[in-house]
Amino acid sequence: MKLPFKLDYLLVCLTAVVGIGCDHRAADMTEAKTPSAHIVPVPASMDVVDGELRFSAVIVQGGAAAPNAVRELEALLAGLNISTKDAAATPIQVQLVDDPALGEEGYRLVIDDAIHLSARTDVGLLHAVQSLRQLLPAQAQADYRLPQIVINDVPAYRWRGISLDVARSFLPVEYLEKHIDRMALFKLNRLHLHLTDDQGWRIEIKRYPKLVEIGGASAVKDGRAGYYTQEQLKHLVAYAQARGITIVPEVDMPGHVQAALASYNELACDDVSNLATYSGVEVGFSVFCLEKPDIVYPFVRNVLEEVVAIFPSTEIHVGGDEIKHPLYADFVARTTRMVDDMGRTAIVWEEGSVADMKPNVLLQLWNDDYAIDAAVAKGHPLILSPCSYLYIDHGNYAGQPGADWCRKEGVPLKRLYGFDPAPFKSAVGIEAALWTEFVHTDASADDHLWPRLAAVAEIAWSPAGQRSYDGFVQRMGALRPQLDAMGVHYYAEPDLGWADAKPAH
Ligand code: TNX
Repeated sequence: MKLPFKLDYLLVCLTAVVGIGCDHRAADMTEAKTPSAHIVPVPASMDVVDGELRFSAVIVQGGAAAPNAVRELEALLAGLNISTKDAAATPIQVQLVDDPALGEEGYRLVIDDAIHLSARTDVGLLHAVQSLRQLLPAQAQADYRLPQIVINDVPAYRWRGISLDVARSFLPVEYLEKHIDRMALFKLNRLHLHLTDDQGWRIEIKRYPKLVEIGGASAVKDGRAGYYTQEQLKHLVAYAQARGITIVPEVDMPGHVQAALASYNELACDDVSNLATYSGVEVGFSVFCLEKPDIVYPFVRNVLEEVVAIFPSTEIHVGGDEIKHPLYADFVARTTRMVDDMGRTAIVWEEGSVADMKPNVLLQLWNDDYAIDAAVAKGHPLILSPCSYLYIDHGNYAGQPGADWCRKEGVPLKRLYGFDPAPFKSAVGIEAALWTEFVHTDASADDHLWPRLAAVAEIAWSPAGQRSYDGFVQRMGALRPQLDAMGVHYYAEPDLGWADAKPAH
């Protein structure tokens, strides 16, 4: 039952006769009167009606054709101890609707005297559930109040990603599961795993067991070694898929391959059989022996065949960064064609644009000023990862220990939020990157990822007209308890007002 404002106010004043002044309590009450709507990324359209919905129990109706959204919704309700058993309780209606305006991922969330979630797809409904999660408190309460609201929301970009470098330093499966849940809270939908590099090979390839026996046992200095079995990766793929997230694998070639050369020496030109693994932080020194195509290409094909059998992602990343070699362009052309023959679409880092490739091959831009126009004119779509905005191995603040080669002042939250993808007309979206030469623990990964990934999500999802750093600061600031509830060891960002208070962990 909703109390009229005056009565609320009167009750507060009456109950506060002793001690605390009425003003202070009344201000609190006014604050609580209209529960606020803090959503990140900010929805494309949101009308907050003057009113609220109070409830302590709900009944979920519909949703048979949206099993993932219903599972996520039920987990949300269970986590908040909200009963779903009482048929007389507030309805939560979950509905698939055929509204083309919602696209593949859009949704509608209406709160009046019930809660209505609708979308064209299970994924759209998953996003609706995440918005509802953000509107609710992060901790269980006796009863709940939500603002009456009408949200119509669709993403600006289809690609809203984060790349994790698990090759320099390994991240365990349990961490990746948690990370996927956190991505889902902010409607991020692409998890790019940089699975191989000089310092480590992290994906089991059954035809080449030494890749993980040798390459999986190495890591960057002070980093973690390890590898994922194919079973573990399939599990992660399914876990992510059930949360609306696609895992995009990267096998980086033909450079950044010391771990592979150390495992299978014949892939190198050196006529030796004792190539060592590498734990330094230099780049650009290793390469497959492109002068031995009869050895290199069967290897590449066999590896990619196992990769595509694990990962259903339409896009498969084949690397191609930081290597100068006369046969480089030919390698990229052949490898992207191989991916195409396997029924998938290749992604290569920007340098790959020198190769003669089908125009649907995606280029991932990482140097802010890389001359990409000619490749765009050929039709290649872009994934935007300009390092001075989106390389979050760089510091949250100037002087934070770690990478600073791209921007010595680091990539503070405000800087990142200021990235404008609009000039890149052929962009499918944006992707931040966490390289791990200097990020060796789960806590350090959290510190680099959060809250900056929430800003990535907003740039990628929300229309430019709705975005402002002040608005983001206010909304994200208020969502801190959600990160606490998930156990995130985030950076206590001063801009969000988080620096003074002690995090809950
Ligand atoms: C550049 S970005 C790299 C990585 C490093 C990173 C460190 C790219 C395609 N290559 O190999 O880890 O800088 O910030």
